[in-house]
Amino acid sequence: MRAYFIPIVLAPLMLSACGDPAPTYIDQAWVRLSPNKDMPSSGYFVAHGGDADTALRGVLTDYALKVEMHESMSEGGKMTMKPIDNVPIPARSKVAFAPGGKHLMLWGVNDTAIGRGKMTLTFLLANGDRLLVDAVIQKPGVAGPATAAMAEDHSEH
Ligand SMILES: [Cu+2]
Repeated sequence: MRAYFIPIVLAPLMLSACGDPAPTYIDQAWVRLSPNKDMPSSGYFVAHGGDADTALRGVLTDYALKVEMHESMSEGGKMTMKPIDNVPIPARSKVAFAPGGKHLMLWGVNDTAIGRGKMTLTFLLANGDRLLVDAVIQKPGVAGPATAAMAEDHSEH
């Protein structure tokens, strides 16, 4: 009897999976821990746009005192940065927060998180989604994953 019922139960699940729009998601999150506890650490990640345009409105975490989104830019030959509060993530696009460009600033990263080597970040999207992503914490003096990714890019040329 059971053999008859299994396909009937599975069919609607498969249909709904096919019909779901692709969501925006975030990966490759990492935090470069500041060597000086009084200075903020920086965070990086890649946002992948889903089927619909959205925007990143902010980032929260229980494992730091404060998080801000920043953008670095060169102004009169000097690198400066300013806080940003809305980062568009167009459909099917890739938006990278990377060293030298957009980044997170994190003040007072929690010692427990540092000991664990990772911290959960909550990304707030304009469409109301909250994405929980684990960021790897990179201690000072260790090359971050972004460096490794750049080395890979060069080897392809
Ligand atoms: Cu900054």
